[in-house]
Amino acid sequence: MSFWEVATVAGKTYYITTPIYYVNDVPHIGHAYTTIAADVAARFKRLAGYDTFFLTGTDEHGINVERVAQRNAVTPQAWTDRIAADFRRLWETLNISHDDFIRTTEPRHERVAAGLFQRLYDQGDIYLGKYEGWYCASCESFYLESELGPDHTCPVHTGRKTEWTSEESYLFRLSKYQEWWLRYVEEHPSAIEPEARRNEVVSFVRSGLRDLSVSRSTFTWGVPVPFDRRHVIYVWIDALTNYISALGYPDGERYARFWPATVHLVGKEIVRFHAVYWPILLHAAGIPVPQQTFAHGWLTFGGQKFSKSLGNVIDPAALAREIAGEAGVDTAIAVDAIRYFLLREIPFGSDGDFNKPGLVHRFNADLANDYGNLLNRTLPQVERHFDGVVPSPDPTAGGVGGLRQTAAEVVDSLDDAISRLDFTRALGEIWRLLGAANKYLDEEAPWRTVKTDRRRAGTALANTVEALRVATIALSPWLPTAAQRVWDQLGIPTPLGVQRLEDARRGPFPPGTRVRPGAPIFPRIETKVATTDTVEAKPVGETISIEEFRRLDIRVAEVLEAKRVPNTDKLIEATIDLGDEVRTIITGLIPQYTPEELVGKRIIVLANLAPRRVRGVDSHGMLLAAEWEGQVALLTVEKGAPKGARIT
Ligand code: ME8
Repeated sequence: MSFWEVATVAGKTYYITTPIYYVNDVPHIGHAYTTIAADVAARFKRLAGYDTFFLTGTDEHGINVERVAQRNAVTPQAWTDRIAADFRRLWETLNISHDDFIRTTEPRHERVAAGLFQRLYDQGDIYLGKYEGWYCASCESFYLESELGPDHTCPVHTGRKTEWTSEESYLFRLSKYQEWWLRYVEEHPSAIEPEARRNEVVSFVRSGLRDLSVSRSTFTWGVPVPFDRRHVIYVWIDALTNYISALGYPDGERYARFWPATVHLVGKEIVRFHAVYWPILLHAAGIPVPQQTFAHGWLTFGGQKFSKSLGNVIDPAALAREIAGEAGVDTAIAVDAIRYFLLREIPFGSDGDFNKPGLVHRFNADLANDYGNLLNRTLPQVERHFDGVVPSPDPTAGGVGGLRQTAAEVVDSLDDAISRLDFTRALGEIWRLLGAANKYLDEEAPWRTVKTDRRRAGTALANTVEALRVATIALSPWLPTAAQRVWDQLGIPTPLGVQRLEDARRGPFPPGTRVRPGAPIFPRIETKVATTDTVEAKPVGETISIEEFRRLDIRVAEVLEAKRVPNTDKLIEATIDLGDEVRTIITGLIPQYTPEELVGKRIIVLANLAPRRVRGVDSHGMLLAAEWEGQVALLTVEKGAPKGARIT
């Protein structure tokens, strides 16, 4: 029996969650950061043989959602359906392997949220009172005067004014559980990680817990309080309950199997809700508390928070398309590179800056060079000198001891690193193996020794492909697509999907395997060399900043169909393919081009031009062309750049 068949031994369970994201905005790279981290941990734990459950979802109630739906003249439900679908789509693009996606407007959730509320009320922990305080609608949270920024602004949403709110409200006896909580955390310090966050919440609780307002009566978009329909349950209480409602609390099979959660992964701004309020609510209701809340740091862009007004909110899917275009790879490989970069570059738990040059550097140095190139300089040798069949290693041929030892150490270190969510350490370890394998190959130089000592050359190649096999299994949680492609090139018949970490420990590489070398999986991204050393930039007329330029989404597209717009002289209606989307644009190219001439052409399109209605047809984007002295020439692109490639 192989290891993975006994993978679900009792006690080896792993339940990881992300925050459920608000639907008042579209998903961005901050949401992707948490979800990718959780995905890598979940994929890794499955690989390591844990019975794993990975939950994400959307937080769909509250005043903010009600307001944004109103602004868009749709019902809150229609709005939430739309944004929840955007999240699901993004998770599909980013290769997220969640086991469930919970929405707080689902009956299976509302039932549990109302049930918990009723129970706390019945036992006297919730009572009717009045709540007054400074409320931030974006956080859906009250703050103390001492916590606010200048002018009563929110401590999280810089510059956003809080509102003085005074209303009848149900209150939860948080204060009653203060001492229990402090003792619990003292006895279970790993309940909150990293340490800096633990210290923060401990000092917050020590400063004294006030009873928590747990209902609102000034709007209706929420789960009704079961015993008082004038109120809805406070959105945070509603939302936190998702972690058990998704498991079918109280009598679901999944609940029995996976609760309490191993880790709630969250951003640092919501650690208080997860690490203080949630365990207290659970404890009060007699439900076991989660093992850990891990709060990671904040991603910034160019040192600034993402914000719509700064125009720097990054859409991860657009970023993946952009990188795919630059590298000449498909989007799934670009997604792997983003997954890798985010978890390699920024020590998990600390704040970090997202920057494109850093990503390109990691792509070239780590993925293209250390990993991809090791494959590309090994398999062709097997092909050339050994008819494509991996030879049997000869244990007496020197050199390999160190490499095997490193592989074993690396594999053994990974589970602990991932249990601590130390992705940087885990990747550092895997790179230690790749570094050792590259060095081993350089030293053994089988391309030279093959002429004098064929056995030694064959052994060197067999040991290098073995290191690649081990590294590929270990890397599969970060690079699900690329690892599969490397696996295909290695030619191992057992699918990668059924490999377990335990299999990575067992060498050697199966001798007799026929390798299938192919195109580089991570071709280097050639960046344009800056010309500022030699050419003095002379501004012509008004200049725009690089940020303004970046707001232009200019992309390569292919014309699928084109026809003349009836009763017009110049207009062509073209159906274009932007790689991930087909659109219609209207363009005035007659008589310089006929519709037939356009079909099949790779053109350049300004994709984020606001849609316009032209002759009753919606034109969505603008085709770019050069114009001079009555002539028109379409812009096009070299090197067969794919549809969707971004112009930067
Ligand atoms: O807070 N850097 O939802 P939310 C890193 N619905 N992570 C970021 C980030 C950034 N710049 N921006 C967002 C909510 N995140 C509640 C949660 S849970 C019961 C309810 C990530 O849509 C990070 O995980 O505001 C953060 O905690 C979360 O998105 C906030 O998402």
